[in-house]
Amino acid sequence: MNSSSLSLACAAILALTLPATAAPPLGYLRGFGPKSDPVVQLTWGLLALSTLVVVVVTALVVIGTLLRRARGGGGIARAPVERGGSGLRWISVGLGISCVALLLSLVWTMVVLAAVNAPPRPARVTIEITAQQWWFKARYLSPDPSRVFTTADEIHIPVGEPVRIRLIGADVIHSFWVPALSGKMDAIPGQINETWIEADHTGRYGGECSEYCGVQHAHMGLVVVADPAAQFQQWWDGQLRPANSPQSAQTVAGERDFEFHCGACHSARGTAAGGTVAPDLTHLMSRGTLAGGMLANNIGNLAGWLANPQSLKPGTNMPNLYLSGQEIASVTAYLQTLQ
Ligand code: HEC
Ligand SMILES: [Cu+2]
Repeated sequence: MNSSSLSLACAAILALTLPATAAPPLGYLRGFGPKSDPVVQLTWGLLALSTLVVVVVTALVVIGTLLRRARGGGGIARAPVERGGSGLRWISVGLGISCVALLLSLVWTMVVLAAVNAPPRPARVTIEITAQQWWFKARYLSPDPSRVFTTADEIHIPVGEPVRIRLIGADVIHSFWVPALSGKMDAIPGQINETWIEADHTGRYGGECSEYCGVQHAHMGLVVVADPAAQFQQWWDGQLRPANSPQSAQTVAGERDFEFHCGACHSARGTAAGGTVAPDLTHLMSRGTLAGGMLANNIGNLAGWLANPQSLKPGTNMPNLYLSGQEIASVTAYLQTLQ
């Protein structure tokens, strides 16, 4: 390998590892909470251990080859493997070292699994997350039914507090993964899996479905927003409000079109649109992204999505509704009022 191809290879390796070490959204080599910290340490530990194994084995192979050449051996000769022979001794030593390394990683993994199994203190917030093709429904639970509400894809949590997640799989097996906050947990149809997350810094943390679940698996993302406690309460109170009433003639028409064309799948609380099989849009404008984190939530993407969701996210469960230009304009204007 000459020097230019070597530097090219180094650059390629660097480019591949950079996203993993980057800060959020999707870095998994830096933890931002008590649940991710031990997992990230384990990740680095195992990475170092495996690297060491590769380096040692490679060095032994190279040294062995060079020694044989230096002795003028040439070709491949067989090392005698017999009791008391040096070949057997090498095998025992190698096996011993591998066992120690494997046992060490096994014990460390078990210790980490036990440590992150339950939150350090009982969680006061529980979110029921339903993973489906290809978005996440989030229902905030409360003993007081008037404080329960549903949203999608962007979940807020209070910073510095464990949050319990009840995971449901609606169609096929998905996996809930917010790498900066916690390891993965599968969402399996027919059973409820529980996990928890906690962020010790405010901010936005990216998550992804990490179990292949169909054609748009790669566009099944979510965002976890960690807010200071007071701001989190304020956000929750805001989400409980019904949808704003439209004021202008265009948005009044938009609301009517919305109820007619979209209400079987989507909800806007306080209107006749009460569908539950698609993201709740009551406070659509409080979210930064659309369609499983795929598109920025802005007027252009909204109008484009309404014009033809299948061209933006082929295979998505939102059909092309063949709206007229006027309907797209009025519904988009109406959606913009859903603050
Ligand atoms: C047959 C059911 C269905 C109908 C009818 C439907 N949608 Fe959807 N819609 C969906 C599904 C499912 C998604 C989630 C798609 C995804 O992310 O893969 C979605 C996503 C959306 C999103 C993105 C929301 C978010 O938070 O990511 C918007 C906005 C939206 N639809 C608006 C509309 C409007 C406006 C109409 C009526 C003109 C409509 N939809 C009609 C099923 C439907
Ligand atoms: Cu999925």
